[in-house]
Amino acid sequence: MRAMFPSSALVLILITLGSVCFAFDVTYDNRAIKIDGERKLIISGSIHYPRSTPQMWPSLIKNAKAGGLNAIETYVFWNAHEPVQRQYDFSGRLDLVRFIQDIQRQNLYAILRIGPYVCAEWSFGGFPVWLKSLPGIELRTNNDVYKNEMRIFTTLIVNMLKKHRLFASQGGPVILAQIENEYGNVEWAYGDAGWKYVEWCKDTALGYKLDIPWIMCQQDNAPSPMISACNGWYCDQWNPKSNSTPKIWTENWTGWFKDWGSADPHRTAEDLAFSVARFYQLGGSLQNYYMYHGGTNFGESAGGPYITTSYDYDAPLDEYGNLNQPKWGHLKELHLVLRSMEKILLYGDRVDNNHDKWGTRSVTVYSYRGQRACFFSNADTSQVFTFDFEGVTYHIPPWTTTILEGCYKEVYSTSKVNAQTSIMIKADPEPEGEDDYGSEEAPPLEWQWTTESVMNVDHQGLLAGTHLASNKLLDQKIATNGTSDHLWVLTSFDINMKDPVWGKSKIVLQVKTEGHVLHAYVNGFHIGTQYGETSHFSFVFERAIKANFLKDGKNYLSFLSSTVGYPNYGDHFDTWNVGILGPVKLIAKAFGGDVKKDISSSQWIYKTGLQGAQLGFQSGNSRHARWQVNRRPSNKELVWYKTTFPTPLGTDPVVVDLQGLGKGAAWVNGYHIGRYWASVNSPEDKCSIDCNYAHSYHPEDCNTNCGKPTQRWYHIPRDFLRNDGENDLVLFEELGGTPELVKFKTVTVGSVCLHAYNHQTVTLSCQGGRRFSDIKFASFGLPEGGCSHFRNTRCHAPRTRQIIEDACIGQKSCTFDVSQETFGVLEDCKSQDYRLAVEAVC
Ligand SMILES: *[C@@H]1O[C@H](CO)[C@@H](O)[C@H](O)[C@H]1NC(C)=O
Ligand SMILES: CC(=O)N[C@H]1CO[C@H](CO)[C@@H](O)[C@@H]1O
Repeated sequence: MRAMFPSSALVLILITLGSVCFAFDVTYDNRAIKIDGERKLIISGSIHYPRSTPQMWPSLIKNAKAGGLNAIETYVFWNAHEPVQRQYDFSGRLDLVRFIQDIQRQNLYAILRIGPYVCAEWSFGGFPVWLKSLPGIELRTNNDVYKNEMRIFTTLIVNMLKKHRLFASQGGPVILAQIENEYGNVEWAYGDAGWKYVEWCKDTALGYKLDIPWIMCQQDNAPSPMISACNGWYCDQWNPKSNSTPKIWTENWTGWFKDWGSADPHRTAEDLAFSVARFYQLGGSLQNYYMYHGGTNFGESAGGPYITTSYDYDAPLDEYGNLNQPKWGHLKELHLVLRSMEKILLYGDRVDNNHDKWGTRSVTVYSYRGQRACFFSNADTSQVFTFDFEGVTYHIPPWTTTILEGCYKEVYSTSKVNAQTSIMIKADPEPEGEDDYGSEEAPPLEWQWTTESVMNVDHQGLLAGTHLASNKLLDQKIATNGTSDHLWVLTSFDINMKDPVWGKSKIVLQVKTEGHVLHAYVNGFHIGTQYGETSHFSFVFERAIKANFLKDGKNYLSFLSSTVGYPNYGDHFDTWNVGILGPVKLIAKAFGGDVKKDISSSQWIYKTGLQGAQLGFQSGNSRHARWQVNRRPSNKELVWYKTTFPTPLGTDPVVVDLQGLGKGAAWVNGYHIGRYWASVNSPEDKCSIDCNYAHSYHPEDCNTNCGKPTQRWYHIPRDFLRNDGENDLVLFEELGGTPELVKFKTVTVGSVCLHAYNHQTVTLSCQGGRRFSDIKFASFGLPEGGCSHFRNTRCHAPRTRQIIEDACIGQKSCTFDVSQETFGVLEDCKSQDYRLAVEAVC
């Protein structure tokens, strides 16, 4: 326990800044983070500013606050801010200061995880790829070249925030900062140098004299005064090694991310609430939802490799910023209960009474100055926990924590979800200037197209731009510096067609690549395309070259090698190679054995990026593009497509359906909305219809969307759209597909279901100005079944439906008490555990 911020210094700062704003004094003890000397219960959620847009930030933060959070956490994304060494970008989605100020405006705390290694499923874990080109560099270890770059960047961030007085010691919202990230998981792989690096991180951080505590998550041996923190699905059993630091949970995974080729993971509201309630039961004082809003991996920011553009994460706010119900609402109730008990939990005495050796079934009593709070918890996966407490018999269902005010009044149960379930739909948008066109189809889109030119070593476009020559094959990171997914790898070879081996036999091109996608051309003719998978990026490409593609003498060999995100996790992940590293061979399949010609050490020419991108095709109005209307190709690789569309009315989020296309990249009005890969499906058999939450979560537990495109819908934030006039959508199609099925939709609540317990006050809500139009089901009593298959039992209040209709039809939202007073007295009931079930259409 130590004060990080002597009060004399506080006074000094206030005087020197001459500022009217109040500085907060942030310290900690073994129980909690303390603000102005008071222990604080902190419930935080991760929102990564570049995964949404400045227009979205205020409403994301507002919905987080309404969801009961009192802090927002973000990483800082080095490679987004410094894409080229010493050229910085803090504009638009990268305006970190504005994001933190938005948090401040809504009176929330901020937690700043600078890293600058961040993992985060972000390309290269946030490291600029150009770091790899600095001579002598080794990342994440005690290496001077690396430490120098890291220090320059972290110093820049710290100074920028200081300048805007965003640290708590200056009156700002930032109460905690983090350096490095999850290094404890990999430190062993860096030996002695790893430990020296951790010490250096500490010294660097403390050198900034921010007068706020620093954390190092997943770093059990974090050197004092750095606070170690836990990351995981559950952190209730985790305790800090140091007895002077509080129990902090920096990453509580609310769901999981998705790879191209996998199904949609879900983590239930019940399980997530259970993990959080147990964490606070067992002495936790700060926890952060990773993610509270996952958002979108715009541009080429997704990592992996092979992580999708959607980073929805099944978070409480969905990819587009909508409430993900019932998760958002169920957690909100928990947060309000926990925060109402803040003093008792953080200042009280805690007594745990375990009913078995492992504490699977446990009763925790907190008491403080005559006030009490209890947690009854059952981590058994199948048995009900039945016990007597102060003369009352309790039955706690499996995988449930129940919280009792004053230890007698149940105020929350993690397995009783009272919040509405929202069934989201993709609705037809109403275009500007037209009246409601009802069920009529939107007019078909008009498409234009042009092709990407296939480079060769003598191509004019190549010679006009910058390129790189090498007589050995290069790692793609080194050749591109991470500035584009696409790299042309070019050479030429001579063949003497008069030589019987080369003239008469079947000639095969064989290429070993470390991934991720390879397109091969000989003399401009397409020979084939191949890609790797999440678990094995590298592959050997082998295709026959048709005899008439070859010429006597000089032949051009062109590869377009594409990356689908750089790796972001693992010890030394930065040293994994990518791209064509060879060997590259021509093999003549002749009688009497194969004759091989290894051309790996020819003269190679490297050209980063697409020709079309260099000419500005993605902005839609490039004068250099020869857009054509007729004879639109379908299923041809390397084609650019372009169309225009009106801005949908209203406020609901906008998405584009890219069904029918293969793989590529999409831009709206020049904004890169991300990679798409609509032709890759999720596995047929990884989904489960009934999702049982009563066990330790695993990302494969509750999958949906099997056998369908991994990602069919792509988010177009409204700040990318024009207020008046048409918008451009440009696609670069890499594999081949057709744009015929492309459609624009808005995402909104289609219908809602409710299954609430007696004595609750509940609200049903539509979204985006829509109103309730129909009540499909309503029963107060003992209804059975679930959403879309509710049914009455004999225990049913007959007027329920009428009452709900009167309250809700024509309304955007409606609120009522679930009780006999509202719906009428019940007869014919075996139990008094009354519930209200409703299914309503927006
Ligand atoms: C990549 O960036 C580094 C650092 O700025 C620079 O030294 C190197 O020349 C760049 N490489 C290429 C291929 O542009
Ligand atoms: C240990 C580990 O894999 N940590 C990662 C867990 O997941 C989050 C995001 O999904 C990453 O940011 C962590 O680094």
